[in-house]
Amino acid sequence: MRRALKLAAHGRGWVNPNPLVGAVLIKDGKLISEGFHQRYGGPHAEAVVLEKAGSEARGADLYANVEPCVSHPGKRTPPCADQIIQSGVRRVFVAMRDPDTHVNGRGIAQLRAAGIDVQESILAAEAQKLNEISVKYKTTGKPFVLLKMAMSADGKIATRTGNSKYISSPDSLRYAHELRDRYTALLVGIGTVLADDPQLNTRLDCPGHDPVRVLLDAQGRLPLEAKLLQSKSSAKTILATTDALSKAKEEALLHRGVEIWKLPIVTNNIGAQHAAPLQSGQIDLHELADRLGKAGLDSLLVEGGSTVTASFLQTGLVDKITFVIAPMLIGGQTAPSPIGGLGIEKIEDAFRLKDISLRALGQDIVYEAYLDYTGLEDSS
Ligand code: AOF
Ligand code: ZN
Repeated sequence: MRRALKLAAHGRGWVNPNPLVGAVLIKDGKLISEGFHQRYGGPHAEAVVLEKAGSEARGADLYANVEPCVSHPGKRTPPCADQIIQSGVRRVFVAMRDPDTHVNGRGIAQLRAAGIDVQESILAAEAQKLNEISVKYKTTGKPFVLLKMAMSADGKIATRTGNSKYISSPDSLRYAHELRDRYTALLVGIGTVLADDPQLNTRLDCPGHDPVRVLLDAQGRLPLEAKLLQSKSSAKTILATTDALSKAKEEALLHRGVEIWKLPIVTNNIGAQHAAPLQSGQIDLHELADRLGKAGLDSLLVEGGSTVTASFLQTGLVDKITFVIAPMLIGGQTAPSPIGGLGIEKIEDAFRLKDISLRALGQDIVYEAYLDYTGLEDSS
């Protein structure tokens, strides 16, 4: 199963919104075949290994990190459960059920009904983590949101003049681009575009995929000369804005291929009880998240700036954070930190983090954690 999980991870960035799935076929203690789901719309992991094995599959044991699929509306490839039954596979080991509500247990039930011995929940925690994006998206319809920031050891994301190039090391920059490769959408606020003029595409040594670029720009301030509008990218750009966008700017942006989403603004104070209320006049991020989900975007990487990250936190939309901490000190009362906004008043109201992990990346430290919303009631 460990091997299946490892193989599955090779599909990162290519299979969304499908889960990452790897499979291994074993007979008499020998490896018959192995494979993984390589791209969305392509053959499933189980289909790959059964095809490679041919008649050798009869009597073999199949390991797959996600339960085999069954037929359901909108499916693009033949259901794996049927193929497994036909192949004569003897036993099936799965790490987790398919989070897709169309399947969720039906694959296992179908195999068992056909007399196949199925064992589940093998390396379940690792499997859930590997497919955290798919689990969130398939169960809620909203994208999995990762907040990524690079900061100095004293918690600053830029100097007091706004200079931020580059706080993190080349190793960490590569990590940032790997994240862009894995996530289907990347979001920044207009402040970041005006300050840094980023390209917002994926730049890796091996070919990666560009995330859909989402720009949060309530007032429609995006300059037509912005690099992100000129840079070559296979992915589209979405301007998340409001009726404040001028007609002339809208036409010019449409002409450049930008998709314009006019979203409602927050008119009353929404936000979890424990958080400072969201300010009126900001784009309704719940609406944005719903719309991204409906557009099939299963994951959103939020890269800042600090006003945007504060808004995302306050709306309770953030699932995970990853902070890259660089060995430098910046200082300054007015130099920004990762989360801006008003902030909370009392420590007891702080957002809680769980499942924390820490690792070294060159000279930097990567601090990763999940938001813990247990025990918090939404007051909206
Ligand atoms: C599997 N093995 O390798 C993957 C599965 O549209 P399709 O044909 O790709 O089918 C989508 C369904 O298959 C959906 O339920 C998704 O969660 C699951 N993905 N299932 O047996 C695989 N990628
Ligand atoms: Zn399948």
